Amino acid sequence: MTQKIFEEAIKAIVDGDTDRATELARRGLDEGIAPLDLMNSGFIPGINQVGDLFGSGKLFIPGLIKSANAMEKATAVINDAIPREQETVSGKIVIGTVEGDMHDIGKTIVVSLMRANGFEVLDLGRDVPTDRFIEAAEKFNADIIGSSTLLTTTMPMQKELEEELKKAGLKDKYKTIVGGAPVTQRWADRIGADAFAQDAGDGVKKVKQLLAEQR
Ligand code: B1M
Repeated sequence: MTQKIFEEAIKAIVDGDTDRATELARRGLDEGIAPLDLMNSGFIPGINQVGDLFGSGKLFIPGLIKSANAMEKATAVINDAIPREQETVSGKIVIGTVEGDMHDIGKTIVVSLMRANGFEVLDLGRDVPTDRFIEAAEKFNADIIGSSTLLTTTMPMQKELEEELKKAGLKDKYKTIVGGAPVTQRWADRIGADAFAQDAGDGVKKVKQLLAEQR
């Protein structure tokens, strides 16, 4: 039954069928599938297939947008169902998708999982200019600044953030974490980010490590 829901979720996303994707997200949760399992084995493989179809010229912008809409709605249902820690843990994170990049589905999952783990998170949304990350971190009194990017053309904005923090003398004040499909540990090392996370679960793990180092 679980496997069938995963397969149907993949199909709903590839078909760009928002009603079906939302219904499957609700059904999967009702049947007791853990939110992150539903995401990682159903919906994410679905949107990855869409990406492959788009990348190989078998799907065009309207199809990409339809599938993205279905993914956004299903993600919202699943994010709301992530169980929350009762206690707030100390740790404040400012997070956003870098300037020029409109992709925010993955970043939103990361935000939900961090909140569910008790962190205070300020979500700046997408297309966030570098100076806005820094201003927001100062105002929010953040410990960590997290940035996400899905486009190779906007990856340099993560580098710019590191450079601007250095210029402002704030590099030691904030730990930084980077993520997004094209981002790697190698990239993080190259630009001087403090951590890289592969997915939302890894993001929570790395944030805990960074906070432990900071104290
Ligand atoms: Co776009 N797109 N897209 N797109 N899109 C990609 C990224 C692409 C790889 C597709 C392809 O060609 N195969 C390609 C980029 C190629 C490249 O840069 N080399 C691409 C392109 C080209 C474009 C446009 C330029 C298309 C066009 O207009 N011609 C355009 C750009 C717009 C812009 O940003 N300026 C565009 C637009 C869009 C939509 C708006 C239609 C839509 C986004 C909707 C939205 O986000 N609200 C969209 C989508 C959906 C995709 C794909 C298909 C799926 C992205 C996604 O949501 N993945 C994508 C192909 C792909 O990645 N396979 C593609 C699911 C998500 C859960 O994973 O975001 O990787 P991900 O997040 C993961 C981890 O990376 C990690 O945890 C998350 C959860 O596991 N993570 C973090 C992410 N951020 C993190 C931060 C952290 C820690 C971990 O700490 C801070």
